[in-house]
Amino acid sequence: MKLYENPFSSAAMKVRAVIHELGLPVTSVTVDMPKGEHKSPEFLAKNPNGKVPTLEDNGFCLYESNAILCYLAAHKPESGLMPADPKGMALVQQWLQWQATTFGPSTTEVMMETVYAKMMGRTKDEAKYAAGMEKVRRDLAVLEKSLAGKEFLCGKLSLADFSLVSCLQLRALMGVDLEAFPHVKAWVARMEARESVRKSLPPM
Ligand SMILES: N[C@@H](CCC(=O)N[C@@H](CS)C(=O)NCC(=O)O)C(=O)O
Repeated sequence: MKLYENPFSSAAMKVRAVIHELGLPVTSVTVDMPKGEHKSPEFLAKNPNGKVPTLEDNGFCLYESNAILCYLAAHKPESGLMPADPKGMALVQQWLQWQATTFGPSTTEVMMETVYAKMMGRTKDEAKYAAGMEKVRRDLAVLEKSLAGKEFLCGKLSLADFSLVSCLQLRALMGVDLEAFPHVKAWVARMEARESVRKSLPPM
C-alpha cells in the first residue's frame, strides 16, 4: 500500500498514526503541494478532489481520511479499533462523521489562519481566526462533556480517538489552549503518550 500525503496535513496525520498503531506495511509518498503536485493529472487520476491523504492498494484508490482509517482497521480487526458490534461500530462512525462535518472544518479554519498562512507567506486574517476559534471552543465543549469519566471517546481506544486528536496535534501553532477543558487535555495527553501518535507528527 502507498499513502500519498503531506507532513503538515492533519488529515494525513491520523492516517499515519493508525498505520503505526496497526504496524501495517504502507509506503509514504510526499505530495509536493506548494508545487501543485496534488492538482497534476497523475494525482487527479487517483483522487479527483486533488487532496491528500489518498491511499493506493494495488490499483485500488481511496480518499477521505476517515474512510482510509476504516479500510486500514479492516486489515487488523483484532485490534478492536473498529468494533464489530452494532452499537460500538455506530458510535465510532458517529465520531468519525462529527470529525468530518464539525470539528475538522472548525479546526481547519484556525489552521488556515495560522499554520497554513505562515507556510504560504500570508498574514493572518484576524476576523476569520476569531470566527474559527469560536467554533473550535464550541466543539471542545462537546468533547469535554463526552469525555467525562472516560479514558477514550467510545470507552475503549478506537479510530474515533485517532481521527479527532489529529485536529489538535498542532494546537500550539494554532493558539488553541486546553486549560478550560481538563477532560480533553487529559485525553490528548493520553493519546500523545502513544508512540504511534507521536510518530505521526510533522518534523518541527
Ligand atoms: N475530508 C478530507 C479532507 C482532505 C483535505 O482537505 N486535505 C487537505 C490537506 S489537510 C488538502 O489536500 N488540501 C488541498 C486542496 O484543497 O487543494 C479528508 O479527511 O481526507
